[in-house]
Amino acid sequence: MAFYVTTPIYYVNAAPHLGHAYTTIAADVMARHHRQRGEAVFFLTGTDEHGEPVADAARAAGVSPQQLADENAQRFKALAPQIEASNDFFIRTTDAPHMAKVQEVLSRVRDNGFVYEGTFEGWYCPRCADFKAENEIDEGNRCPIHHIELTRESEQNYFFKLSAFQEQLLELYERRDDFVSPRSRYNEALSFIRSGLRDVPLTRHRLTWGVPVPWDSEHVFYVWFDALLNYYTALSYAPQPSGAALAGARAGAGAPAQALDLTQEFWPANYHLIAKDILRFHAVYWPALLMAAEIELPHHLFVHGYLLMQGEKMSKSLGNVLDPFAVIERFGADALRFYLLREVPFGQDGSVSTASFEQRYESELANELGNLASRTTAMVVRYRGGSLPAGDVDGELARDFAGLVQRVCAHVDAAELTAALDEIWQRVRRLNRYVEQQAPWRLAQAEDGAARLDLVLRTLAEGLRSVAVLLWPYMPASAERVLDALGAPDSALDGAELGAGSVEQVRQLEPLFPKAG
Ligand code: ME8
Repeated sequence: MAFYVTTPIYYVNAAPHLGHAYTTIAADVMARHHRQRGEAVFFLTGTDEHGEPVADAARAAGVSPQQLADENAQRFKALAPQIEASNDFFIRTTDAPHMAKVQEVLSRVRDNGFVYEGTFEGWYCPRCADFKAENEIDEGNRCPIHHIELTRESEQNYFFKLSAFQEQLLELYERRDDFVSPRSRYNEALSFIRSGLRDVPLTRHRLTWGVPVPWDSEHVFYVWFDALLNYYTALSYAPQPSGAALAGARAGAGAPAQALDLTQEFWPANYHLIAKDILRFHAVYWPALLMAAEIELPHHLFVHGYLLMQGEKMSKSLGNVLDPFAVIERFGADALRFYLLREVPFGQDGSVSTASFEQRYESELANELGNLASRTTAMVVRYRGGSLPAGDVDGELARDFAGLVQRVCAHVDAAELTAALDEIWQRVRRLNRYVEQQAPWRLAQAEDGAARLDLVLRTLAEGLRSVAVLLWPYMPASAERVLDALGAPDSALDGAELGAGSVEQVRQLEPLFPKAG
């Protein structure tokens, strides 16, 4: 089994922010989950470096586009390890092998008869790098996204015959109703296709910062075609994934890095993750382009919502902007990853704020998971000297955990990352209730409580192990600390079921999520 997941490649005209971190974290959760299933995984992210937004920003900063791209690409590259993203490759669209492959694929599109010369006349937003239809323009000829005045463009271009794919796209949407999700985004893309497709510029005449058009040296490719193709070109020159990002017993078990064409192994992509701002490019242009180039289509496009940051309440320690770097420095990357996927149902828009971050950190991470881990390990150490006798787990808890792993897998398969996390979190809460109900401290005092105490401690330790394995994709560092303290470092999903593993030697765990001072 192979699993290939991508994020958008981010524009290097600005610095990385929380929105970028969000998509990359979500893709990382999916990548890690599939590695836990023992699948061969390829996780791609990177930067989109050509086109007008970058050329304009470079001009404004008084540097060359390449200098700006080099500088900002490094910042995006550095973001990945900070948020614990285990991407297997980082593509830059200025990579020479990417550019060569773009030329090859788009020449094929032309050879197949889907490119012609014409004159483009219309409105253009240099910040979106997008041509706007008359019905997509705000009053005063403004961009509905950037609110800047659009420019009236008239230029000699090569066009991509998007209109030729109208029927095939309708047929694709008919045949594969999970091609785009959530459903609202599927409907949005479908109605755009139904409204009638116009041909789109494939090249730009006046720009020079882009991939040169091989059949006409006065043109470069329109940045969106160069950018979309990254998902495909990366596999032709990225090294074999090492598998080193997998925790525990399997760490380092992957093949050594070597140059191999990964297209056969990983194409078509299982999931492209994007936000709704770039839906049309991915849900309409991208499949049409692939059809024109005779390349197999990806399986799924998942469109998450926007993180909204208006009307924030001020927080004591974080100020009033949820800055991912400040959160990570103070609370760790795991807390940020957890918060984003817990607070905003994945696929919907949702507000984030420093105040709600601190609230969840305290009530859920520190008080629920943190306490469960601390007191479980502390009680095994206090009452049993850290050693647990082998045996079954409590049937009552086994019933409440039955089918959990399958349900988590089913949710992640559908990119329902918040729903999967909620399934797991309900078990964290269940284990805390179990502690209260069973009151091990009373069993320890009771004369005939020893066997029962063994059972309760074993069930708690095994329950903690099970949730830690399932939480590993969301909070890798914390989950690894828990598994380590339980002497059970293997994070493979086939051992995640409650009772499938055995915890024998336990170490006291220091607080996972120390309270903010
Ligand atoms: O569009 N909430 O790059 P970009 C959630 N280069 N996600 C957000 C967000 C927010 N407030 N802000 C940004 C581009 N994102 C093109 C893509 S792909 C072939 C080319 C995330 O730097 C989200 O994933 O503007 C969104 O789609 C992406 O960043 C846009 O990044």
